[in-house]
Amino acid sequence: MPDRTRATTEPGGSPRSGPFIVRGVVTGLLAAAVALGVGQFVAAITGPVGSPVVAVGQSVIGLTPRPVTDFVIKIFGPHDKLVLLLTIVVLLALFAAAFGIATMRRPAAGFAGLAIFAVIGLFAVATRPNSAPADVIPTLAGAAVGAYALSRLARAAGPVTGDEVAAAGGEAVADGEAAPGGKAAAGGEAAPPAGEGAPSYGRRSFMATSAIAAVGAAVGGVAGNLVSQRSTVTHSRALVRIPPPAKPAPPLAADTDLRVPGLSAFLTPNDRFYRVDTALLIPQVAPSSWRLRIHGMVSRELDITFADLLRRPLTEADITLCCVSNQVGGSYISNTRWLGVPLAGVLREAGIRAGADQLLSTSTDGYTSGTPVETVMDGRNALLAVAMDGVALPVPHGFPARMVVPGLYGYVSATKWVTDIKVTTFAAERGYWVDQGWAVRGPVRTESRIDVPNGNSPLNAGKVTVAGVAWAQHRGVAAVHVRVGTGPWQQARLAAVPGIDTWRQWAWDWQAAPGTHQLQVRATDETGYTQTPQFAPPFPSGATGWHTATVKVTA
Ligand SMILES: Nc1nc2c(c(=O)[nH]1)N[C@H]1C(S)=C(S)[C@@H](COP(=O)(O)O)O[C@H]1N2
Ligand SMILES: [Mo]
Repeated sequence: MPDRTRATTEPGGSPRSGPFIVRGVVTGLLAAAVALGVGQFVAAITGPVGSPVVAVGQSVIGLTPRPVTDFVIKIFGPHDKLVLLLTIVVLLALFAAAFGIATMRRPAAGFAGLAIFAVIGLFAVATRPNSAPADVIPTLAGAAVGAYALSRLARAAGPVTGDEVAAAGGEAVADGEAAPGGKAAAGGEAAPPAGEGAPSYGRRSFMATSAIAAVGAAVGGVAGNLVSQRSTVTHSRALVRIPPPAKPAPPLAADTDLRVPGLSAFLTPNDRFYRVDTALLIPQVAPSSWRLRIHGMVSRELDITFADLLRRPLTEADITLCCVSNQVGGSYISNTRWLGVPLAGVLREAGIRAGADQLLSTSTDGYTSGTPVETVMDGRNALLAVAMDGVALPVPHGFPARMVVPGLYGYVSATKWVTDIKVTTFAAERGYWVDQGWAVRGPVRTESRIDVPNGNSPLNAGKVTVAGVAWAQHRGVAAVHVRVGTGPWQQARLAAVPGIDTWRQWAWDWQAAPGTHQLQVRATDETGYTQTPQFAPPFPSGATGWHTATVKVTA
C-alpha cells in the first residue's frame, strides 16, 4: 500500500503541485472567512465594538503615520475607510492563503496563523477606548470556530497524493478524509481510478467541506450585518421630536442664493454635507441612554439627559463647518441650519473655575477635541446641536448631540456623539488631532473656492459666469476678487448672508475669449485681511493659497 502521507511531503514532490496549493489556499481562505463571519455575527449580539475587523481597522487608523493618512485621504477622499477595510481584508486573505498552503505540509501552521490573528484581534479590541470585557467574545468565538473549520478543511483536503499529481485523469481516493474524526491518511488504499473527468471522493469531500465552510462564513457575516442593522438607532432617531427654536435663525434674503448652475447651494442638504471622522463604525447612541457629563474645573458637575437638553431653549443658526484637512479648492466644507442649546449657558450653569482655558470634549468612541473656553463664552453661537437642516442630526453627523462652534475648524470644535465635556487647561490635556501634531487652536482661515466653471462641461467664448463660495467664519467675507491669468483683479458680486458665520456665494461675469485660461479667486474678510497667495498644506493649521481653475474656452 503506498504511503501517501509520506509521498506528499517529499521535498520536490507534490507539496508544490497545483491541486495541493489550490486546496491549501481554499483551506486558508475559508478558515479565515469562517472566523470573520462568526466574529461579525457574535459582535452583532455582544456589541459592534467587539468586531475584530473593525477594531483592527480602527487601531490601524490610530497607528498610521500622518503622511500616509493624508495621502490616502487625498487620493480616496471620503472612501478612505472603505480603502482601509479592503486593504486589511486583502492582506488578511494573502496571509490566510499562505498559512493554508503551509497547513498542507504542517497542520500546525494553520492553527499558529489563526492564533496570531486572534491575538492581534484581541489586542485591538481590548485597547479600544470604549470596549468592555465582553467585547473579546467575538474574536474568541471566531477563532474557535475558525480553528474547527480549519481542522475539518485540512482533513478533507488531505495530503494530495502522488497519483493525483501525476494522473490528470484519475484522482486518488481519500474517502476516509471526509469522515469526522478520520485521519488524513485513513483512506490509505489506492482506489481504482475514477472515470475520465469524474471527481474523486477525495475531491468531493473537500468540495463539500469547503461549501459548508463558505456557507457558514457567509451566513455568519450576513446575519451579523442584519442583526447589527436592526440594533442601530435609526428607529429611535425617527421617534425623536425636536422642539421648535426659542430663537429662530434670521430669515434668508432672496439673494442669499445666486442660483448659478453648478454653484454650491447656500444651505447644503444633509445627504451632501461632507463627513470627516475617525469612526470606522458610526457610533449608535440611543437618545434614551445618552448623557452629557460636564465636569473638571467647574463649581458644579452637570449630568444632562437628552430630554433635559430638549427642555432648554433652542437656538437656530446658519453656520458653515469646515475641516482643517480641506485642500485649497476642496470639498470638506458645508453649510447648514443648526438647532441646539447654547453651550455657554450650560457652562455658566456648571460654573467655570478660574484658570480653565480648554473644553476637552469626548465622544462615545473615545475621540477627543479641545476647544478654547474663551471662544465658546464670547457670545457667538457655540451650540450643543441636536438638529441640522430641520431634522434630528443624521447618525453619521453625531446623533443625538454634537458640538458646533462657528469660526473654528471641526477638529477643535465639532465633536459628534459628544457625551463628556471636561473643563480643563491646554497645559494639562490634548485632543486627538493635537496629539498628532495639528495646531492647538484651529481658527478657520479666510478662503475661497471657484465652483464653476470646473472643466466638466465645454465652455463657449462669450459671457461665462464664474462663481463660488468664500468663507471667513465669525469674521465675515467683505469682498471677493477674481482674475484671469495675471490680469487685473476684478471685484465679484456677493450674495446676501444672514450673518458672519456662514460662507458667502460670489459671482463674476466673464467675457471669455477662446483659449486655455487660469481663473483665480481671493477673498478679503471683514477684518481687512486678504487671502495670502502663499501655498500651505492643510497640516498643521489649515491650507492657504489661491484656488486656481484651469478652463478651456472654445470659439
Ligand atoms: N466623534 C467625532 N467627532 C468629530 C470627529 C471625529 O473624528 N469623531 N471629527 C471632527 C472633524 S475633523 C470634523 S471636520 C467634523 C466634521 O463633521 P461632519 O462629519 O458632520 O461634517 O467633525 C468633527 N467631530
Ligand atoms: Mo476635520
